[in-house]
Amino acid sequence: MKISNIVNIEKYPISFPNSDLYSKIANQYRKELDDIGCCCLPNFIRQESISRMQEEIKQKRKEIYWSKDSHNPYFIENDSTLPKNHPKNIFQQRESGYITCDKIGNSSDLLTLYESEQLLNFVSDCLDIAPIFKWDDPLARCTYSIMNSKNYFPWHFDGNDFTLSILIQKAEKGGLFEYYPNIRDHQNENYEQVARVLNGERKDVHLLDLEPGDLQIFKGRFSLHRVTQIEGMSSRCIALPTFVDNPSRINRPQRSIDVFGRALPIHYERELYRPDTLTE
Ligand SMILES: O=C(O)CCC(=O)C(=O)O
Ligand SMILES: [Fe+2]
Repeated sequence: MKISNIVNIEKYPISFPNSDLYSKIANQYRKELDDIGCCCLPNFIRQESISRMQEEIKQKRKEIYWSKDSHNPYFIENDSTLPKNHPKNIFQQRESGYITCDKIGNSSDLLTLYESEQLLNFVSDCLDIAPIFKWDDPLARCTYSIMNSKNYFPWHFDGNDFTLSILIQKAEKGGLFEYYPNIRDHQNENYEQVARVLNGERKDVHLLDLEPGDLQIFKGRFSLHRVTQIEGMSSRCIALPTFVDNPSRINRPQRSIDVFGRALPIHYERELYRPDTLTE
């Protein structure tokens, strides 16, 4: 499959980095990512490609790992030495399913796009961060996330730096993406503000209502985010290719077990070499 059969290349010329249009759109998204840690590229994926991804999800229904559990935004244990209203002690219930990367076919549209140098370079140009890397996590690097009626994905931070979201199928109602941009950084966890958002404060919370085929680029390790409850009978399906600025870090074993039901030897090996101290 060629990239031009997947991406709406006339509007988003990711294979032509020297074109004027490429520079124009990369500049525009760079500004949005700087301002609010997120940008949306409408109709990035061709409708025929979205249909193929939808079909792939249908074929892989049996491979979805469904889980229901309660977690804080960091996917870590509570800390009883801290007050009850510390974000490490605020737990919300998640119910959702994933098709992990090892279950997705190598020749699928999604992995063809994810593995392409064009996409990596384009995302790096939009973020204005280089180098960036595709994620080493064999399960989490590029997944489909599926949410059924009444499912909810609570406030959290991602284990990777940058996430791309490609909506494949929209819920009838609900399933909206909400985020508080750049709420933390390497110097400051900003626990007070995180607690306020967890307790329902809406100030500075942004909302994104994606349509099938739209691409969102998002700094998910620094921006608190959630998916609101799915209403109506149709499932919400979204593809989540991921990138990092440090190639050695992958999901911690416990998080991998919580969301995908398993951790691999590499998760335990990499756990010994954690390159930064952000809470997760
Ligand atoms: O479904 C989404 O839009 C985002 C899901 C998410 O935040 C995650 O899987 O970490
Ligand atoms: Fe996330």
